[in-house]
Amino acid sequence: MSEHKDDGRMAETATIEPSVNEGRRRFLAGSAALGAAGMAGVAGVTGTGTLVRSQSAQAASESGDASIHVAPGQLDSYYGFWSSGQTGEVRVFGVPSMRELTRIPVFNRCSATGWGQTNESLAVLGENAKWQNGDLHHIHMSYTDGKYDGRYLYMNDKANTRVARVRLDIMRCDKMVHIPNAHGIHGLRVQKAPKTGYVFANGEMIVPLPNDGRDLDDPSQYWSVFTGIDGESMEIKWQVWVDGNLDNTNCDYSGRFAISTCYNAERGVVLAEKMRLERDWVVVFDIPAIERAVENGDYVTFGDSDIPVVDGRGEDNPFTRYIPVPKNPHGINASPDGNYLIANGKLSPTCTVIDARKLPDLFDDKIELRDVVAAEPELGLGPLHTTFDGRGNAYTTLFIDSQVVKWNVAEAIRHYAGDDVSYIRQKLDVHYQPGHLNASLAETAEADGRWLVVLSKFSKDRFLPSGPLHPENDQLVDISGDEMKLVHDGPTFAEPHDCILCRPDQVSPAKIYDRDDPYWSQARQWAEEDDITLETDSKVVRHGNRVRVYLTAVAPQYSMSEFRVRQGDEVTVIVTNLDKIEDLSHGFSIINYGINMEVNPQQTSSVTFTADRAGVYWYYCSWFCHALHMEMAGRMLVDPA
Ligand code: K7E
Ligand code: CUA
Ligand code: CA
Repeated sequence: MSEHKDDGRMAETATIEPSVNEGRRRFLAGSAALGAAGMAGVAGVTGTGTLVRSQSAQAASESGDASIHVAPGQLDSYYGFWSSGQTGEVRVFGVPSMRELTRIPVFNRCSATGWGQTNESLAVLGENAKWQNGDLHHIHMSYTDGKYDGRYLYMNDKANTRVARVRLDIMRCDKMVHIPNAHGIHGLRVQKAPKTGYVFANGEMIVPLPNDGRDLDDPSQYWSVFTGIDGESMEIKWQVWVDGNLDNTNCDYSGRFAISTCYNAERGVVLAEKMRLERDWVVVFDIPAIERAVENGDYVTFGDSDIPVVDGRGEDNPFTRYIPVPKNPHGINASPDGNYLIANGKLSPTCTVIDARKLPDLFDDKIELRDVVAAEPELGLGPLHTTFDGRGNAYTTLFIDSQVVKWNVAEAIRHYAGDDVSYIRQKLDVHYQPGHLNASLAETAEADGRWLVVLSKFSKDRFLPSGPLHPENDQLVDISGDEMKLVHDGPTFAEPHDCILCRPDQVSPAKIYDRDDPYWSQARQWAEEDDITLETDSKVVRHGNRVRVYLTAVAPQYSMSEFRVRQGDEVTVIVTNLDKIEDLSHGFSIINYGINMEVNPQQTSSVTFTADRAGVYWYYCSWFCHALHMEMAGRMLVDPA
């Protein structure tokens, strides 16, 4: 929305919208509540609509807010890094325009870039290449001293139990690990201080350890584990065997503690069991204690895996503390002042505010488990995730109520202590059923309270119909003033769970590749074996029935307009883009061979396939590069066997 919108029409919309919205919102809240068995139990606890409803603020903002309009040619003031759920990729957005800048394939396959097909991507994927799908929920940037440092992004795969890393200079995935012993990685966060450091990954589902066919019918022997990965080497350093299961995770700003929510303290395997208890817990991990145990050999291993697993089950171990919190908590969020960790109630209308400064005393057994709770504000139905503005306010998504509630942390604490103060600042309708939300820089010590992105799971009637599968709705809210103002609807494809926002100065993407980049070290090795200089030589080198084809590309031509192989050869084509001009990407596609890959400026890309059919096969440049881009082509001649 911008100042260019027709004022008359918008004014009319503004008068009509509130009542229409109200109707749609109630309808969805009803169906969602019905769908979520067990929600009925909490439905009566808190009435909706008892607090400030911001329809007027919403209507005002829907009539146009110039501040989100990023004019053509102008740059956004924030980067947004989006997860994409079952699509398995990372998406990069400009905020506040909500323009999508690029996509980074990770757990998915990508037709445009050749991810999952090029030798370079297969080297990153390794054995993980056997899975062609992923479920990427959580994405977090590396930190130094509690601030984003622009080195890496880390992300989880719930579907195939993986953790991956993206290099932020080239915005490509460079590491991926499968996590043994865990079953479905859900929560993922990275150490905030002094420097990342560990990547923490939650195993969500419970399974036998090792999961090799034993104890299939004995769920009392199903477990989950918490994993610590070295963010630099991406080696799995250790795991912690826990009670219950693990949902979302986070860590404090001191670097000592990690913390995870557990919705299945019951260790149930069917829905009703998982909701049996009124309280589950958050489990706190003492990282140095775990490291000491690993050093001292105080651990076990399971099956084929040699990963040290320390036993963090039960009340009497030095590694964990299980703090009871109300029913089936979901998100866990760290306030930017470093003082609080907030567990979101999901099946309870509350959030539990934990004082992070009291955790050392808890591990020293100087205080009781619930003594670390500083507040438990009642916020509304279905609290899932919380974010912050750096001014002492928290913003929590209410899934069932389809709202974001803004509340003041200090006043929630005073209220918990017995003062008669009201901590709720505002409730804003969002559309609809929000999951994660994230404010600018909110997961760092530099939270600046400018923009809030709300990832709404349902869009219902907000967009032109797109068939039975609707888009998600990533909404943008202006939180710079006293009142939240909804300023933008952003339809997205399946299914962003989470996002982070950082300043452009916190990342420095390369404009073109560095010829020394390790990304194509394999091709460099082949070139050395074949006495080839990638930048200057064009040649077909044969090793028995294995053939390497070295090509260079300069718009609008490949260095060879044809190359010849024999039917049955295993062919590796290595293409080096010699163009040094920013934005001048080439591609390499072979018709009817299912081959396509990107070759960005100064990059080398390679692909290996079997030339199983004789004939003439044109290869061509698939990325528009030049007025004569259509002519940028050549022939692969395959001699019959
Ligand atoms: Cu969707 Cu973070 Cu997997 Cu909550 S999680 S919504
Ligand atoms: Cu090179 Cu198109
Ligand atoms: Ca439970």
